[in-house]
Amino acid sequence: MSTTDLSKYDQGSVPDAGKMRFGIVVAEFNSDITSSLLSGTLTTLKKHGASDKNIVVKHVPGSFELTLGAQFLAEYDDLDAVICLGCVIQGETPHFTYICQGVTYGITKLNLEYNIPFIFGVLTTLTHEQALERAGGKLGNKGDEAAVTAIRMAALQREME
Ligand code: DLZ
Repeated sequence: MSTTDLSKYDQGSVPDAGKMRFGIVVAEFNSDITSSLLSGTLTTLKKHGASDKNIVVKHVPGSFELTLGAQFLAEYDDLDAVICLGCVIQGETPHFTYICQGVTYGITKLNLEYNIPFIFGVLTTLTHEQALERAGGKLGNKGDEAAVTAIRMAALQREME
């Protein structure tokens, strides 16, 4: 089975983010993973021109809270995109399924209700090892992917306005 490196993308195809303002909401649960996702996201946003003053970072307890945290950011700040970062790892109970469903549904709903993009930067893995591989390990960093997606979607919106 081939797996894409989440950090491999055509850098030339990413618009300039110099005039864009981003919100990032990060889950503290599995913080060893989510802090790496955050670091990848920040590095990639800045690589494409975003400045520190235009990036707002807020933390929430777990991935289930990402939806409301993202909504707070969208309500209280003037943002071009909100990036949601979390990591849900399967345990021995169905809790994993409910959290994944909740956050997926929540973020999808925000995308449809607000006029800005909300980016799904949530790892949903079977093991901690799989999460590490996707948070700066051998399969790249989903934070990079989330940042590039946020820039591209914000640029698309500007182009359409
Ligand atoms: C409770 C819980 C569990 C079991 N697992 C995770 C997880 O793998 N990743 C994650 O981000 N959060 C987890 N949580 C916490 C929930 O997201 C949420 O914070 C609590 O259920 C309180 O609403």
